[in-house]
Amino acid sequence: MAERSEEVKLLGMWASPFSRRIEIALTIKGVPYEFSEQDITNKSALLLQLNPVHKMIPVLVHHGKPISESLVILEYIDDTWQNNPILPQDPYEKAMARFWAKFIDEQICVAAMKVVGKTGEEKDAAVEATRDLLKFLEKELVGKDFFGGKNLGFVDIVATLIAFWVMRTEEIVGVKVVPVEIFPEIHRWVKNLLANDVIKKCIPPEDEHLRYIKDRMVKLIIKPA
Ligand SMILES: N[C@@H](CCC(=O)N[C@@H](CS)C(=O)NCC(=O)O)C(=O)O
Repeated sequence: MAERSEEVKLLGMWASPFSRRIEIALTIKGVPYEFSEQDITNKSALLLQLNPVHKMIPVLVHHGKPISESLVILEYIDDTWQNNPILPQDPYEKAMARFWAKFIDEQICVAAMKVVGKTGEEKDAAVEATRDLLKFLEKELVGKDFFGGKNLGFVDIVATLIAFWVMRTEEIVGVKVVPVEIFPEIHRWVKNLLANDVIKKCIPPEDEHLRYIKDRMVKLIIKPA
């Protein structure tokens, strides 16, 4: 279903995994949108007005109505533009997709942030904790091209946070959190993602992204010695 671009606006930030999720979903659906790059260190009056609860990007604005929280936005997009579904149609499969998405955001994302934020033994413990959680996803991928099966779906979109943020920060934090010896299925899945045209178009360019993470995120999270 075609939409006029002025009807769909995304307040986002180029380096944010949460914002990129929304770009991936809109691209899969073929929905044109206007992108409004936000400075999350100096929040705009528009962002504060549209997301007064969390004051975070991404925010999707459709026909003037704002929707916040990336998982909620993804479901809204799937409900609104029903071509190229990203969630499974089967109720059980759909519940499982939501389960893993929640697991990624509430458990893996939180554990992986600790790897960046801690040092010494605490960091080692955070790496182990992250790996223990990732092992569940490793099992989920056995025999599949994507979490969604043959095609990229909801969990894949959510899990790009692991492929392109957690795995890209490995170099910066100086530890392989997701080594190929322990996670061959996850590495195979990342290759499948990288061969996908929508993903290629919607992930941040690696060099610029690594520079961003180094210059900004690490300074924010780890106080330099
Ligand atoms: N749970 C949110 C997380 C979004 C999020 O963490 N956004 C960050 C950018 S990556 C942000 O806006 N941070 C601003 C702040 O924390 O004040 C979602 O899924 O949309």
